[in-house]
Amino acid sequence: MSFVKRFGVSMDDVLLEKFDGLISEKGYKNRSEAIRDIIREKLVSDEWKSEKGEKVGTVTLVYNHHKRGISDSLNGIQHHMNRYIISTMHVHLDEGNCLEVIVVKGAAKRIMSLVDKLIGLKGVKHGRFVMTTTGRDIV
Ligand code: NI
Repeated sequence: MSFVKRFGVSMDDVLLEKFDGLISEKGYKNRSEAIRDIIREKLVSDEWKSEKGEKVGTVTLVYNHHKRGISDSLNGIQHHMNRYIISTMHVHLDEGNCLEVIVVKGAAKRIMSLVDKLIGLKGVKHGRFVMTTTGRDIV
């Protein structure tokens, strides 16, 4: 069980002005929620540096399925690494372009190796990996 605690933060006024500009741009209602999100972001990125525990993330890929061999290669990698893949969503964007979102889960090292294989595949026009959290250790 967790409790809400209040604390004061001292900050240079120029830095605080910049922070306020940033959070209003992002649509935060107050500084507290912005600070909580920044802390969570740091905790998640640190979580990924640890060898321990399961990590969760998403890989987003855009590619042209007419490109020779790419569909087979993508399928091959995903079948081979299926124990690290929870789900894959495929969207046919137009006649040629496909968007794939792959949800991955497992040890950081394995996941990063899978991600590098997917994003580095010849024919992938754009690839982005988002590290997130299982949510177990984040309040
Ligand atoms: Ni498609």
